[in-house]
Amino acid sequence: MEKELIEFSKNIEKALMERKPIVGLETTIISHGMPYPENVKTALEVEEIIKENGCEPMTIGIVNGKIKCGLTNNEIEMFGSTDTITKCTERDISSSIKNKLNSALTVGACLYVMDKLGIEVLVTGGIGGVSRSAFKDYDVSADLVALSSCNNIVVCSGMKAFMGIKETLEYLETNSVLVSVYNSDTLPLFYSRSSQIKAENIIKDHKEIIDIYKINNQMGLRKSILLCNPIEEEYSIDLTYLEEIISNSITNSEKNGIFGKDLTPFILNDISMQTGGKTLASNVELIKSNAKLGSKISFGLCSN
Ligand code: PSU
Ligand code: MN
Repeated sequence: MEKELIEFSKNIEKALMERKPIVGLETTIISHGMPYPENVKTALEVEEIIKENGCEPMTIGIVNGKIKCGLTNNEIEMFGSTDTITKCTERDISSSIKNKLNSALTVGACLYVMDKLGIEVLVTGGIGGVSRSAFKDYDVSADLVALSSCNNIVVCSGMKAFMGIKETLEYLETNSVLVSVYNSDTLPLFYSRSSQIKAENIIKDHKEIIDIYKINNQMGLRKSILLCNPIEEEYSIDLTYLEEIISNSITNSEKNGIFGKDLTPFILNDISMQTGGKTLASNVELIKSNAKLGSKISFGLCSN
């Protein structure tokens, strides 16, 4: 990656020099995934959690046409409170730079940047997936493609529950992305702690994921590992209750002709409205818990 495309914050510059562990954070969750001011409050809290756990948070966005690694608090505020921030996947990075935009990066776009910089751990809420009707709408999140072309560890709470879960797992299997589950027998589904899907790779502590990642590297396997960390019990929402709401939201999106990059933000918001903000509260909590786990992994990788 050419230096002229990137700008590092002072903190990230320092962390890189001191070889301090860094944890990457995406910005679409701030600009398109949560309402203001909860988005900004959460983003700043997540950064604090990462610092408390001995790492440097690196929130990534495009600021005035530069890939900014380590947004300042003011920039996070701007990303959360402005409605002109564009949602930027890997393919959109070049046009955002050319047009000097302020753009929020998705998980996939961040992985691209982090992989180029050799920063290994990314934390998010839920990754994108394969849509439930992918056989007719071809909606497959670019997050999944990035997971299979980059070499990172992604800590999330599973895929977003309104995706086709089995379809997403199939895609990840085909593309050699290991899906592991942190201390649970079933696959967590974002707002829900457990599901009917049996976990295949159960990880008991963060050291295990580090070992697996290292073996991948020794093998020269350049694929990301997904670590699904179940939302804590007290914030977990019942899947049967959610399923009806999700299906309403999907119908609402169809009625409104929503598709492409607008779909995920629409559905996240619609589900939150239908649940009286319950899913938003869960979203906030799950990302904080993922930040804790991601920091442990990044710290462990660094001191190894
Ligand atoms: N996780 C959340 N909320 C979000 C997202 C993830 O809890 O808003 C964002 C991430 O940036 C992810 C993106 O990369 O949604 C996926 O969008 P799509 O489904 O359009 O690929
Ligand atoms: Mn999509």
